Amino acid sequence: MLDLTLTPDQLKLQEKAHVFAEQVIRPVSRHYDTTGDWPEEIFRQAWEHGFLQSPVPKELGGPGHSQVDEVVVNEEIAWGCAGMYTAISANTLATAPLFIAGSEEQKKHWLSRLLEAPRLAAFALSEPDAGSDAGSIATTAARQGDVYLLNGTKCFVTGGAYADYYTVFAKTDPTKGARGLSAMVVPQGTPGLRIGKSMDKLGHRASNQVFLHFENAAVPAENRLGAEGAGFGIAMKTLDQTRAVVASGGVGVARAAYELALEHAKTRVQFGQPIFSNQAVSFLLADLAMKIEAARLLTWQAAWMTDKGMRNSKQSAMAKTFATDTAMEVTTHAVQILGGLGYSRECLAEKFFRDAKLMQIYEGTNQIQRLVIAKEIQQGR
Ligand code: COS
Repeated sequence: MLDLTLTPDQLKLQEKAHVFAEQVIRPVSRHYDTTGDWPEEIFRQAWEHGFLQSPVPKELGGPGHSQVDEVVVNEEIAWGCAGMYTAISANTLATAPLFIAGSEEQKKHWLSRLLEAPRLAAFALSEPDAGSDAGSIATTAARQGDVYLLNGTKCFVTGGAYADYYTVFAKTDPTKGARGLSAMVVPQGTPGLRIGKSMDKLGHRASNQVFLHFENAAVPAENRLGAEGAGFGIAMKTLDQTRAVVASGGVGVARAAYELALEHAKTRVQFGQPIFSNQAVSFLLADLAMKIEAARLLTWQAAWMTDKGMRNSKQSAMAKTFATDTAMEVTTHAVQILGGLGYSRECLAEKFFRDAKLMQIYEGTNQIQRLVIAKEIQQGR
C-alpha cells in the first residue's frame, strides 16, 4: 500500500526545520548573501538543533536521520537560504563514503567528531581538469609504508576552509583510470595539505568553496575507505544518495520563490484587480505549483529508495534534474511576476534566482544527470 504521509516524528522534524529556517536563517540570509561572510553562528545553532550532524547514527549518539528525514529537513533549510543549506548538507555529502565503505571503527572515529562540536566534513573529488569526467582525476596517492603521499589539487570543495576532515578521492594506481581511484579521510592540519583560494560566487554566498593543494601530504593508510581501486564506485554511490538531497534543496528554493510570487500576484492590483486575475499569471503559477509537487515526489522517491537499500542512480538523477530545473524555472518566473521589485535587492526573488543556477551545476551538471539516466534506461533499469 502506498502511503505518502510523513510519520508524526517526521512532521515534528519538518516543523522544527521550518521554524529554524524562518526564525534563524531567513532574517540573516540577505546579510550573508551580501557580505559573503561565513555564518559560523548559524551553523553552531544548526548543530544544536541536530541538523549539522544529521546522518550520525543513533548508536553513536547522533540524530540518525534517514534519507527521507534528510530531504524533508533540507527542503526547509534551503527554503531559508540556499547557501546555508549547501554548507550544512555538505556534511551529508562528505560522510556518505564512510557509510558506504567505512569500517565500524572508521565510522565511529570520524562520525563521533561531528557530535563533539559544530564541525564540518568536506568532500573533495573535483579538480581543475576533472569535473564531469570524475574518473580522470589527477591527484595521486602513492603508498609508502604505512602512509599514502597525496599530490594534486582539488577545487570547489564545499566548506573546505573550515572542515575538520576531508573525504578525498585520489589515484592509487594511475594506470587504471577510474578503476585506480581510492577514497580516504584526510584530517585538517595534515602537513602538506594547504587550503587555497576561496571562490567568489554569483549565489550560495553563505557557503564556502575552496581549492585544496596536496604536496606530499602523508595520510595514514588506515584512513583509506574500502579497497584500493574502489574509489570511483564509492563516489558514484555517494552521489546517488546525495543527489536526492540536492533535489530537496531545489524544491526548497523553488517553493520560496513561488510563495513570494503567489503572494505578490494576489495582492498587487493593476487595472483595478489583482494581477492573479489574469490567466497569464494564474496559469503560470498553477504550472509552477504542479512542478514543485512533482519535484518533491521524485525527491522523496529517490530518498526512500536509498533508505530501502535499492539502487537509485536513475531516480536520484531524475529528482536532481527535475527539481533543480524546476527551481531555475520557478525563480525566473518569480522575478518576472514581481517585475521591477523582483529585480531589486529589496526583494529575495533575485537571490533565489541566483541561488537556483548553481543547483543545476553542482553534484553533477544536469547534462551529466541525463547521461546517467540514459545509461540506466539503456541497461533496462
Ligand atoms: N554505483 C556503483 N557503481 C557505479 C555507478 C553507480 N551509481 N556508476 C558507475 N559505476 C561503476 C560502473 O559500474 C563501472 O564499473 P566497472 O569499472 O567495474 O565496469 C565504473 O563505475 C565506471 O562507470 P562508467 O563507465 O559509467 O563511468 P564514466 O567514466 O563513463 O562516468 C559519469 C560516469 C559521467 C556518470 C560520472 O563520471 C559522473 O557522475 N560524473 C559527474 C561527477 C560529479 O557529479 N561531480 C561533481 C562532484 S560533487 S562536488
